[in-house]
Amino acid sequence: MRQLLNDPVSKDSGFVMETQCPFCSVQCKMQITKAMPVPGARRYSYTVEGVPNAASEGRLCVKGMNAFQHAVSADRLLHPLVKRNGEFVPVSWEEALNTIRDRFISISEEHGPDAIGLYGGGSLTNETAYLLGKFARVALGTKYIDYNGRFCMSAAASAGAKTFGVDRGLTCRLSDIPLARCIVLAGTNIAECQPTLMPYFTKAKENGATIIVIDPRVTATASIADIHLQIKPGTDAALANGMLKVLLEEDMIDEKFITARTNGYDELKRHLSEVSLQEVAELTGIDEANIRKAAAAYGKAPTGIIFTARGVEQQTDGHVAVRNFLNMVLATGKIGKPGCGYGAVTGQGNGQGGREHGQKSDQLPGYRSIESDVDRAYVAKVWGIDPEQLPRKGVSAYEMMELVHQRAIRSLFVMGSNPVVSNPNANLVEEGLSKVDFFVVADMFLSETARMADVVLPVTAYLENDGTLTNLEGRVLLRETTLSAPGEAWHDWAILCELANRLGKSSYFSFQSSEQIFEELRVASRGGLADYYGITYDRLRREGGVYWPCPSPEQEGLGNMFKDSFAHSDGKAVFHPVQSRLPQETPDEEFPLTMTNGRVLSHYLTGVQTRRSPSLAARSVENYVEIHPRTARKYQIEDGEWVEVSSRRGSFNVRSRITDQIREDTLFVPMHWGGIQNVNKATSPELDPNCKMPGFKTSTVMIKPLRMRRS
Ligand SMILES: Nc1nc2c(c(=O)[nH]1)N[C@H]1C(S)=C(S)[C@@H](COP(=O)(O)OP(=O)(O)OC[C@H]3O[C@@H](n4cnc5c(=O)[nH]c(N)nc54)[C@H](O)[C@@H]3O)O[C@H]1N2
Ligand SMILES: Nc1nc2c(c(=O)[nH]1)N[C@H]1C(S)=C(S)[C@@H](COP(=O)(O)OP(=O)(O)OC[C@H]3O[C@@H](n4cnc5c(=O)[nH]c(N)nc54)[C@H](O)[C@@H]3O)O[C@H]1N2
Ligand code: SF4
Ligand SMILES: [Mo]
Repeated sequence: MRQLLNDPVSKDSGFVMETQCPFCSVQCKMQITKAMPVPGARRYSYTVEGVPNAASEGRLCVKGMNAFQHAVSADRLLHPLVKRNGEFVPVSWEEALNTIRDRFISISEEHGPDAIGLYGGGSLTNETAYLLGKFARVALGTKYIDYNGRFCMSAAASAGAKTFGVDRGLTCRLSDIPLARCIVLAGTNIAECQPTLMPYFTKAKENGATIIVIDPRVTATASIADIHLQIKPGTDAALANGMLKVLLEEDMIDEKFITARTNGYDELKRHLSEVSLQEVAELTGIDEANIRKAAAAYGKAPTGIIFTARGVEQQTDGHVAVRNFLNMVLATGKIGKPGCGYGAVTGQGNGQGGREHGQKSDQLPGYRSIESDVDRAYVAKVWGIDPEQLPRKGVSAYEMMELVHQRAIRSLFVMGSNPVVSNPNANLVEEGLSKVDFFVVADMFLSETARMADVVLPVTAYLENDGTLTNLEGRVLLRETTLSAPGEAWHDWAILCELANRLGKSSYFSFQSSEQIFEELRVASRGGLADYYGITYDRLRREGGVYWPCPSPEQEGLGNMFKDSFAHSDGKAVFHPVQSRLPQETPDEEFPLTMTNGRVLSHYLTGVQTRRSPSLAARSVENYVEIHPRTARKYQIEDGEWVEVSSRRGSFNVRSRITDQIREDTLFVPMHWGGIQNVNKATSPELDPNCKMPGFKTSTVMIKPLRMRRS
C-alpha cells in the first residue's frame, strides 16, 4: 500500500525499515518505506508491506497498514509537560524528572511507599514491563503495581494456570489450526480482532473442520460458522455444562486420557449428573438440539481446538467459565496432540509477555509468585537485594483505582494505558484521578488520562523503540527499529532507569539498551514457568522467533505443549466443576436490557492511536449502539439517531445502529471512544473473585432516544 503523507515529526528523511505492528497479539511483521516520490516533492510517500513470518505469513490488516500514521502524526508529544495553573507547559527532562523525584520522595516519606501506585500495560515491550515491576519493588518499594492486562487476560490466564499448571495463551501452534477437525470460537471475534489469522480457520474449514461460534451477535467471524450459538451474554459457563453433559451422556469422552493424565473427574461427573439440559437451554437462550449438535461436533471430531476470548472471560465468572471449556478439552483428551489444544486469544501486542515478567501485583519475573519464599529468594538474588526488601502482593488494576478514590494511593504513575476510558465504572475512576496528589503519565499522546496528569512524559513509538514482544502463541519476537525519537521523546525503559538513578538506585538500573535489560530478564525468568533463559537477541534475529519455555540456548522452544505431562507437580491436569448461573446483573423494570461491548476492525482499544490515523479514523468516526429492530421499535428508536444508554453507574450518548444481527435482549457498544461516548461510564465494576476481572461484558441498562419530543 502506498500513501502520501505530511510528516511533521520525524527527523529522518527517507528510510526502509522492518518492524512489527504496534497493535494486536499476532504481531505481524512489516516493512515500511518512506521516500520522496519525486525529487523535491513536498510530501513523502509511505509504502507498507507485510513481511513473511510464521504467524501472519506476510499478511497485514487495515490497522497494521495504517499504523505508521499515528506514529508520524503532528499530535505526538515532543517534550515533557508540567501542569501549571491548569495549563501544560513544556519543560526540560531535568525539571520533569526532578519534580517527579521530589514529589515521590515527599509522598513516600509522609504516607509510606505504598502511597505510590504504578499502572502498566500490555503494549509495553517485555523489557519495559520487566523493568516497571523492578522499579516498583526496588526503586520505590511499593506493593501497588498492576496493569491493563487485568482487564484483558486475567480470567483465561488464571484458568490455564489452575487447570494445566501454566498459562500460555495458545497451548498449541497456529499451524495446528488447519489440522483441527472441530474448532470452537467462544466469545472471540477473530475476523475483526486478529484478522490476519482468519486464513488458518478458513483452511481448517476447507480441510473439513466444523466451526462453532458462540457469540450473542452474528459477527464477521460467525459468518464462517457451521453452528452459531447466539448465546445470552454472561451464560457461557452454563453452556459448557450443557455441552459436557452431552459429551458424557453420549460417551464421547476419552477415558484413557482422563485416567492417565487428569485429576478430579469423579467430582465433575457427579456435578454433571445434576445438570439439566433444559435449564441450560433456558439460561443460555440456546435450544437443546443445538447444544447437542455442537457438543457432538466437538466430541466426535478426532482433533479439535477450543478458543476463548473476552466475550467469555470479561465476566464476573470469567475464570470458571474458561475452566469449564477446559473441562471439555480434558474430557475429550484433545490436547498435547497435533491439531488439538486450547487457545486464549490474547489481545494486546505484548499481552502474553506483559503478563509474565512482573508488572502484575502478585507476580515476579518468569511467572514467579511474589508470595512464594523460594521465588522471592531467587529474584532478590538476581536483583542483588535482600528478599525481605521485596514488598508483598498488592491489588488488581480496578482495586488500585478504588484506593486512589479513597486517597489511600496518593500518587499514580501510568505507563502505556488510558485507564480513564478503559476501566469499568469510568466516572469513579475519573473522580479518583482528579483528586490524586501527584499524577504522572508516560504516553506518546495527550490521551484522556494524560490530560489529567501533573506531569506528562513523551515516549517513543513502535517505529523508534526496539525490544521483544511475545505473541499470542507464546512466540518471542524481536522488534527492531532504526528511527530516531521525535522531539525529545524517550524510551519507556530509559525513563525508568533515569528516575531510579535520581531516587538513589542507579546501581540496579544501569541499563544502556533494551538488550541489556533482556539479558537480566533471561536470568530472572530462568527456571520459572515462562523461562526465557535460552532466548537471546541474536537467536531471535537468526530464527525469527522462539517459543517459551526455552530453558537453554541449545534447546528449541516448545510449540505444542503438554504432550506427555502438564505443569502441575504430579504432571496431571485438574478438572473443576462449575456452577451454571445467571450473570451478576439481570434485567429488571428499570434496566431492562443487557449491554455487552467489544471492538470494531479499524480501531484499537481506547482509540488514542487509531483515532490519530486519518485512514483508520475515517472508517469509523464515532461510537454507536447495535440494537435489534424489534427492541428499537419498543423503545421508539430510529436508525442513526442519538440515544442515551444508562445503567446504575452512569450514562453515555451514542448513535443507534439497527441490526437484526444481535439478540433482541442485548445491546452492543464498541469501546474505542472516551468522553460522553465512553461505554465504560455505564459498565459494572463487579470483579471476578478468582482473578479480579471486571464483568465488562454484561451490564443491565436502559436506552432512550435523545431527540426533543414535540408535546
Ligand atoms: N480491531 C481491533 N482488534 C483488537 C483490539 C481492538 O481494540 N480492535 N484489541 C485487542 C485486544 S487488547 C483484545 S483483548 C482482543 C479482544 O478480542 P475479542 O475478545 O475477540 O473482542 P471483543 O469484541 O471484545 O469480544 C469478542 C466477542 O465477544 C462477544 N460477546 C460479548 N458478550 C459475550 C458473552 O457473554 N459470551 C460470548 N460467548 N460472547 C460474547 C462480542 O459480541 C464480540 O463479538 O482484540 C485485540 N485486537
Ligand atoms: N467496556 C470495555 N472496556 C474494556 C474492554 C472491553 O472489552 N470492554 N477491554 C479491556 C481490555 S481487553 C484492554 S487490553 C484494555 C486496554 O485499555 P488501555 O490500557 O486504556 O489501552 P490503550 O487504549 O491501548 O491505551 C494505551 C495508551 O498507552 C499509549 N501507548 C501505546 N504504546 C505505548 C508505549 O509503548 N509506551 C507508553 N508509555 N505508552 C504507550 C497509547 O497512546 C494509549 O494512550 O481495555 C479494557 N477495557
Ligand atoms: S492489528 Fe493485529 S492482525 Fe492487524 S496487522 Fe496489526 S498485528 Fe496484524
Ligand atoms: Mo485486551
